[in-house]
Amino acid sequence: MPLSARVLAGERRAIARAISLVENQTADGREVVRQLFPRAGRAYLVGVTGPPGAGKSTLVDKLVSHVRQLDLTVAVIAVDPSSPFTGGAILGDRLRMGEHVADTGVFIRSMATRGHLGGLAMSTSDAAIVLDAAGFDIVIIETVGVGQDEVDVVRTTDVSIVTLVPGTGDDVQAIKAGIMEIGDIFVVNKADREGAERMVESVAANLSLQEFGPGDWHPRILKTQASHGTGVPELWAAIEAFRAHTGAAQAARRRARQAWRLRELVSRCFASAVDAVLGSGEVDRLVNEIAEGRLDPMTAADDVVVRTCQAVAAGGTSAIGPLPDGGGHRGEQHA
Ligand SMILES: Nc1nc2c(ncn2[C@@H]2O[C@H](COP(=O)(O)OP(=O)(O)OP(=O)(O)O)[C@@H](O)[C@H]2O)c(=O)[nH]1
Ligand SMILES: [Mg+2]
Repeated sequence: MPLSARVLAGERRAIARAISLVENQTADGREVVRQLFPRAGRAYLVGVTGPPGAGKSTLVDKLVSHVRQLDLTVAVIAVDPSSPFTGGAILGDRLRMGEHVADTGVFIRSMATRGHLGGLAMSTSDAAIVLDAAGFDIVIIETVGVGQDEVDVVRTTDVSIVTLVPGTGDDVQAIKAGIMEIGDIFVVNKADREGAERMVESVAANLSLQEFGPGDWHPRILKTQASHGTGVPELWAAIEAFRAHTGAAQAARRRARQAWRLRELVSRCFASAVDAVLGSGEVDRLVNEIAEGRLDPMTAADDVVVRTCQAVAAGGTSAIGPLPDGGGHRGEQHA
């Protein structure tokens, strides 16, 4: 049976295999996504982001338990090397996740940020398609909200939860990372700590600077103590409220996700075609000419586009061949 059929049948080993393929951004991975894509679209994607150590995994763990009590199935993708889900964490966390190990309605998978140059959002979004097609009702994606790539991950979900903690200057950090704009729900976790109320106020003050249209969702701010599960049912209720509120807007949001995917794919395909057609030596030569002032970048870019397109049209190379490892554009560093 082909891998995609086994994923559709909910076979756990097949799901894990398919995610590994998309994680490594292989041609096989792309083929699996191609086959599964028409069968995805039923799951609700929940993004959880926030600074390191905010309690995201703890919160996700408690959300998983809550969702299971409601008889929904749930998959978790933890994008973070230090996440308890990776097994590299303290014993308590591992034991806690152990609760879900025997539960076939739960699937937990971590994805490494290492080696991903800008390809993280695509890999997680592909992994979400795999889990969606496999039949999970809810797919939660946890990511550390520190860089644009991580923010992109959450931007591609149906609802974005931003987790903050009191007394750490997170308010400043959050604004810097641009995560104030992406939160549909703000969670001030570790509410047992001093300054939780102040943190809530500071988030509220920040939100009051944003403009909302008449029918717009006003982001909610909740306090939780994830380690005790306090506030978790309220968080789930807020997610449900958001889902109900955005009933119509959800289609637009998913459309935006597909627009993002398409643009991303096209630009990667093109970048790999450029590499295939020109080779890095030629690109270096153009860069040198620009650096020495003998060529302007606009003309150089036009030249690259024209030569690449001509070569592709002539059948010299495929614009949609396998992407380079990691999927990132060569030499490009992402924060
Ligand atoms: N006091 C207190 N501690 C908490 C709470 N929630 C989580 N923690 C603790 O905070 C620490 C970090 O929790 P994690 O769930 O690993 O946080 P995280 O945001 O997933 O961390 P990274 O994935 O490494 O960014 C752990 O020791 C948790 O037990 C809480 O509500 N109150
Ligand atoms: Mg974590």
